[in-house]
Amino acid sequence: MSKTIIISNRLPLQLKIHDNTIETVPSVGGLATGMKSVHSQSDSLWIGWSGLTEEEFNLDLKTQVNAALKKHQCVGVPLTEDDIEGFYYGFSNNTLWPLFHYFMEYTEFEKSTWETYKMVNQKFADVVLQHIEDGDTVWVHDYQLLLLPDLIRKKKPDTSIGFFLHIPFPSYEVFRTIPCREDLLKGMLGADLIGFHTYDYERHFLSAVQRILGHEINFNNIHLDNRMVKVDSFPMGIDYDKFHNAAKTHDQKSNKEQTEIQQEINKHLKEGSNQAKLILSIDRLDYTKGIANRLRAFEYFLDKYPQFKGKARLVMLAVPSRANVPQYQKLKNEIDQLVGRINGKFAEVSWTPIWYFYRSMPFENLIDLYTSSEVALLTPIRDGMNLVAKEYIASRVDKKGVLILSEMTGASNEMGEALIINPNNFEEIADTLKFALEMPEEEQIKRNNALQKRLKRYNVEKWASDFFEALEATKNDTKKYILK
Ligand code: GDG
Repeated sequence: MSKTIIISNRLPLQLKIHDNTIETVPSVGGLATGMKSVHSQSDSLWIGWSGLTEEEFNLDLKTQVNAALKKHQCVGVPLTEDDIEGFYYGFSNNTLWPLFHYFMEYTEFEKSTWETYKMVNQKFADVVLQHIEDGDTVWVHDYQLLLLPDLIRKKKPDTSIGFFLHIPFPSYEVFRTIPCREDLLKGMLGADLIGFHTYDYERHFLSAVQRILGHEINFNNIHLDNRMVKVDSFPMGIDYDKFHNAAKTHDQKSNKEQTEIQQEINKHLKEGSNQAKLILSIDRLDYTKGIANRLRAFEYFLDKYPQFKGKARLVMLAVPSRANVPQYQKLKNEIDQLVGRINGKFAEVSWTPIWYFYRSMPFENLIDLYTSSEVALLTPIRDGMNLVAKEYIASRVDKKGVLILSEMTGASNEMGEALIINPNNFEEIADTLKFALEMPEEEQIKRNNALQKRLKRYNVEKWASDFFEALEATKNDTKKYILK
């Protein structure tokens, strides 16, 4: 029976060694959260890196590693420390990530990391080719594996291959600056269908293909010598019911059943004069997420509208990410300093303006935060989609709550009822915060009603099935194209 093979840099679970035994922890991040729902509901195989390098485990542990992966229908790609350094920290996160998010000043081009990137994409291809059978469908994910579609196509020309990019595709003027631009595009064009979150990213890609490779393009079809590649936008949804139902159950919990964080939140909110409304933000600690901007805008807001001192509090969860990359270490220091300075400047005995958590939290705690916060303030400078915005709305069971969202996120295209801001405009963010904190409940419900209906309909399942349907249709069109 034919199967689907999902391929991404990281598997949905990460392996760790504790007391000479293998432990599994769920992967955090947009791709993992979204695709996990798809994987658990289908008969698919997921190929990716387990989180352990080849140097980290010996032969004794190998059986345990394989068993842990097999249990979750996963297969590991063996990577060494040098592979991770050059491929993941190097070319993926020092070159592609900043470039695709328009951070030209952080983008480094190094021949050695490019060589490792090519070699590791080949390692992924080797593992895929060991598991692929006639009739299988392959779905490759994200910027770490841009060369993989073509590597698979070369060995298995008839396979149905889809590729989805989870981050923005930059404009031609930015993309053209990368020396290996032709190889990257050719790698992606190994797929039958290439998907992006938004029409803008799709347009940028088509323009790069036309201008750099000179292929003929007809609407969103790219004509190659012997094949046709289709390009389209598929805005990723979330597992709406999972968040909505978890929030519902959460609201019904007795005091004793509540998590420690929820009890703390309740305690603070009930303290006499301390009726502070919570303004939530959740992101990986990443310079694209506009965390420093958000803090500066919040400081500006408290300066401009001092009546909110003691009445509003920013709850900021920053999840550690790519801590080996110098830009991320610098950002962590900047944020630590900003939080310290702002708390020092405004704090009162019974009120601290910012609660800052630098860690990853279990799912139940995310739900605690989503359900307890009157406002969500998400200010990315660039973001492919931003699933947190969607998860916040899905978790508002009583439909109250206000979402403030950066216009630089893919999600802002579909969430017009949110309050949309420019993340560089502190004046606008401060005024919007005031507006949000004072918004009548009736209006909040009206806006969220529309948002929830849309999110429920275009959930992650629909996203995946739309993609698969389009992939199948493309494959059939391609057959006709070859016959002509
Ligand atoms: C990339 C693109 C695109 C966060 N903290 C914790 C935690 N999370 C989960 C959230 C959410 C996910 O991580 C973050 O998703 P985002 O979409 O906001 O951002 P990225 O990780 O940058 O994802 C992005 C996405 O891919 C999908 O295509 O939207 O633009 O950059 O699901 O809930 N989960 C847990 N603990 C945490 O502390 N359990």
